[in-house]
Amino acid sequence: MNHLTPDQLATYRRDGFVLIPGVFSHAECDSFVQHMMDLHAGREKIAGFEPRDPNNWGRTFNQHLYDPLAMNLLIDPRLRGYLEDACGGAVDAVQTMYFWVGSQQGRHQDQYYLPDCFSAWIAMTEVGPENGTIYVQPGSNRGRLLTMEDFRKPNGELSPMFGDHYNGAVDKLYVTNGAPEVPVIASKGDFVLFDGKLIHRGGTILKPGSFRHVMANHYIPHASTKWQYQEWPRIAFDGSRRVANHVPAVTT
Ligand SMILES: O=C(O)CCC(=O)C(=O)O
Repeated sequence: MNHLTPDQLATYRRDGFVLIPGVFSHAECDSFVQHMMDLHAGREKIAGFEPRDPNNWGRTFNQHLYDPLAMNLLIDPRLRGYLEDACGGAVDAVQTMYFWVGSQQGRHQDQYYLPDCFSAWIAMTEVGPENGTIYVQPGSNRGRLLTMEDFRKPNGELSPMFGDHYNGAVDKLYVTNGAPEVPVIASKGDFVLFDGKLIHRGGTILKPGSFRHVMANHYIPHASTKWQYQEWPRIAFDGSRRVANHVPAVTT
């Protein structure tokens, strides 16, 4: 099994992210990108994905639940040891998002949406500022986490999960933290292991029209009891599934 070196683990804990080079081959990445372009254009069809308008490059969400190739990437055995080292135990895979192009998403912390999560952000092409990489604030993983509770209204209701109220609050936290953000520069086949508390955003696409193929996989510790999405499966690296916090695993 692959493992983080002591230096990689120390970097991950200090900065909240670490780049692991060359885990996937160029041929594997090219083949996955082709698959995604073919799905997008309707040359390849799978139940669960509708071919898109040529201008619609919005991310996929939970593609692993309908696409076996995305599932393979989510629980690829080469990722397992790195993820287990990062969280100190067994891991459940919970979410995938595929980006054909940079998301240009506002600042956020993934654990706001998926408590206890951390991620493997896999570069399927060369990724940098030109094609809209992500910008991260090193060390923000050791600072405050904004949660849904921070946005509870005076009448007790929770605010909507998404919106400017949230991204604006993370912008303020970013300023309070006081450290500069840095762009993530990755080569085809690298992946970035990052902490779900790390403040990050999708950068402006400096070369409009450029592609930036990335699969973002999200995980939570197997031992986490914070998973509140009742019908959304937690998937172990052997492919077994369970829902919510029920133990033992239910295989489907
Ligand atoms: O790749 C991106 O542009 C955004 C990724 C992201 O924010 C995430 O995976 O949480």
